[in-house]
Amino acid sequence: PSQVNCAAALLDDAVHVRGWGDRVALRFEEGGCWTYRMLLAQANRIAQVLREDMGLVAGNRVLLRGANHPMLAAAWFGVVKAGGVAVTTMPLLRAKELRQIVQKARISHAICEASRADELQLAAMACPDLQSVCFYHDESAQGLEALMASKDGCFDNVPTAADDACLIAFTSGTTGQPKATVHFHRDVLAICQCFPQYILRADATDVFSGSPPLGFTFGLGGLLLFPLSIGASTVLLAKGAPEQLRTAIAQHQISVLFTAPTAYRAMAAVAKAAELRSLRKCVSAGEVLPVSTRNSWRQLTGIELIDGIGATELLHIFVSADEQQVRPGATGKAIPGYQARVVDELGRPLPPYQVGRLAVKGPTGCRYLDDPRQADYVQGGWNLTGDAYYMDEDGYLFYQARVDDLIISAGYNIAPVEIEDILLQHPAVAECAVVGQPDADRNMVVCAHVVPRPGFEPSEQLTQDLQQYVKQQIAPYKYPRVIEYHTALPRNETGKLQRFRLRHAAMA
Ligand code: 3SK
Repeated sequence: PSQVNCAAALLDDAVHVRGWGDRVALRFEEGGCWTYRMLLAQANRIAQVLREDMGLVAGNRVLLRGANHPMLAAAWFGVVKAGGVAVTTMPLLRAKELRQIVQKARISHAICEASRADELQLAAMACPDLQSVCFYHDESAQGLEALMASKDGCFDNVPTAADDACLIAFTSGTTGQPKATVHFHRDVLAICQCFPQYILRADATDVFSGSPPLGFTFGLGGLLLFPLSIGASTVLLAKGAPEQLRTAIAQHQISVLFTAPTAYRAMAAVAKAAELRSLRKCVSAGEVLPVSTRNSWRQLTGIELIDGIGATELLHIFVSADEQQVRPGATGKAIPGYQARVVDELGRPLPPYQVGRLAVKGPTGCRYLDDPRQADYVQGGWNLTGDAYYMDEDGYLFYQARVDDLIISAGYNIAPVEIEDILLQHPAVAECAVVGQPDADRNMVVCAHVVPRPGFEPSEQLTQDLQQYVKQQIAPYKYPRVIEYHTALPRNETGKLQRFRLRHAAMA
């Protein structure tokens, strides 16, 4: 429809049209829950506070800041019901980063978890347009809960067009330069019709959980919008580290899990099959899934991981494959609703098996806010991702590298992921990242950054063993001529590896 408010279509309809009012929508990590009816009433109260106490008018942009929690979820729906634009942020951001977001997105209102007030208040000092901030988990009379307590929980949703903005999401960026992406009401509803319906196929009996923050659209979709669009329930965890995930899975009998390969790998190394028995669908995205991680997860749980690639620019996952369609090493195919192709530097489609840039078209697409990079990202209706892939003759897409990460050494094109996959199979390697390091003779050489497993110390012998291990399995010109050891790899706040930091370190 041309007129739709996505929060109303998801939440009001769940209660008043689909009859799910008494089902559990959100489970609290510490116990207790909200039914769909309770969540709707809470979201309505927040919408009332925004309109009646905070002076929000339709189109205002509202920064949301907090760890994953039912109050943050209710605030997201409250903002959108009130006709505002939710600007979801990563909970660990500091004042400097928040200031950039507030200024870039011209934010006028904010709802923030009280324990995270300091950095926002620091940022606000340089942001005169930020006129009204309200804190939750705050005991005071001005706190959000106190204001909500005086509202009746009945709210007439602000009418919005399908093409009105309802969400601004900042790309966390693997290059260190975040961009603001704008999404419409219809985009939110579109992603609920694609990946969850055709690939995930969870049902109303499922309990969702996982690690990505709601400030990352992977988390917003997977942990909030998707479960609520099918009448399921979700457990929002404040901390999504592998240890917390393991505990939550057993405690809440989680059946659908959204997290990144690093967490699957970490859990596979230590968890017992019995504690993960409730799982039935596991989605991996956010970074490339090594074949070895897929295999160890299957060995431990019997579950085939559902891999996927998405982008903040396109809101959610657009290439994936369900458990029956998995092809080893491939991320998947364009999911129903989307088209994908691999193109050369002039945007021309490439034949099968040639490496180029992944281009995608579908019901969602990139709209940067005031950013000249829009013209580079969208060309002829195709979204040009920053990922280098090849496609086989059946349309399966095989990740090679970020376009900027391909290593060209002595005239060979080398995909870091291929070497990482092999190194990860070595018993001494817990984490690794492969980047190109400038070299006078070969233009670049392959450099592996390795985090050893406990019990293995960096040594010349270990370096030689690892080099030999790679040479035995793939063309010797790909072996890492340089190996550096670390205690941890640099990652951004969504857990994505920041290869540019490793590359810069190599150049310094
Ligand atoms: O693959 C990703 O990084 C991603 C980004 C945004 C939304 C969803 C996903 C999986």
